[in-house]
Amino acid sequence: MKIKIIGAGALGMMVAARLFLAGQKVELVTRSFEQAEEIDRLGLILTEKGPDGLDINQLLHIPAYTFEELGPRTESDRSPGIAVEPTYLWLMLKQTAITDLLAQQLAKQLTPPSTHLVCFQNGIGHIEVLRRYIPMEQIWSAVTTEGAFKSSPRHVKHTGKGTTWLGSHYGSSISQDDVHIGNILHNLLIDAGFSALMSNNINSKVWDKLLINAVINPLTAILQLRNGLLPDLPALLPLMRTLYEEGSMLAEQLGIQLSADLWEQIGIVCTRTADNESSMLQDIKAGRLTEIEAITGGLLREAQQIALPLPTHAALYYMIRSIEQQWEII
Ligand code: KPL
Repeated sequence: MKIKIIGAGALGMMVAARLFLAGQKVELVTRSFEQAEEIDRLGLILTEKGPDGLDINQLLHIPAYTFEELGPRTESDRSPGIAVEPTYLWLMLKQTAITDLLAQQLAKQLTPPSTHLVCFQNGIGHIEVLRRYIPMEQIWSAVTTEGAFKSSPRHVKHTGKGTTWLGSHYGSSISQDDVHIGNILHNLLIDAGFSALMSNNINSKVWDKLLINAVINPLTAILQLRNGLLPDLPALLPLMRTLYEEGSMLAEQLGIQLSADLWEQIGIVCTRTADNESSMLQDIKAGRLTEIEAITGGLLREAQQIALPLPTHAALYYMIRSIEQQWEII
């Protein structure tokens, strides 16, 4: 079995490193040639806290190459005696990279039935793009609250332990094959040291995470705060609560069941990833487009369909878009 991690951002590098340490055949597929070359030549460094609280660095020689070099499935995917080695593509690119073109390229890699795509994206909207080219039976979603920080193209720090939920997009009619694939993916995560759970209603988990991100990410990005500071600022709590309530009202009206303790979970994610800069803050600092369209923008689009106003989310959406638009002018 081979795991190709598509996207060498913080999460992709951290997950690739943990799978590699667990003895899996893992490959990192990067967007830039420079990053692939650096990782291939010098190795990837994973920093994690040891039991004594001190940082431990591990140097790992994980094969890395670019998306262009991924090409169609080749002889290297074949093992002796096995027709085609089962391959799992773990899609760890940002929402902003998920285009029709990318989906078409991925579809070429996903020769059925032994390949599956596992999507780790924040927000909503990407599955609709991917399903135009890839059969739903091959698409899985993973929702994770793990925290990671990429300090250089080959150095990643595991900044917060979380939970990863896995589910197929088959909804209620889960086949034997789905159970089999689900078990494989679940075991891969557990063996790599992650806390992982299966869900037969992954859409609810996607929405839980959507609201977690819609509360944490824009605020941390606008105020330039680490996640851990949010619940400590009394003036912010009512604003966070309003964002949560607007989002919950939308989910309720759409018939999406959120976790009963989602408000508490938001606080827990802030504490667990206290030292972490949210992905949106990291993007803003680096002058990159954020995932606001897939997170807050996703909520606003859904709300628009049912004419439900989300004024607080709308305000944060326009602030983040304004920051992004400044770069276009400067
Ligand atoms: O998913 C995250 C992100 O930064 O995008 C959280 C959970 C907020 C961790 O930082």
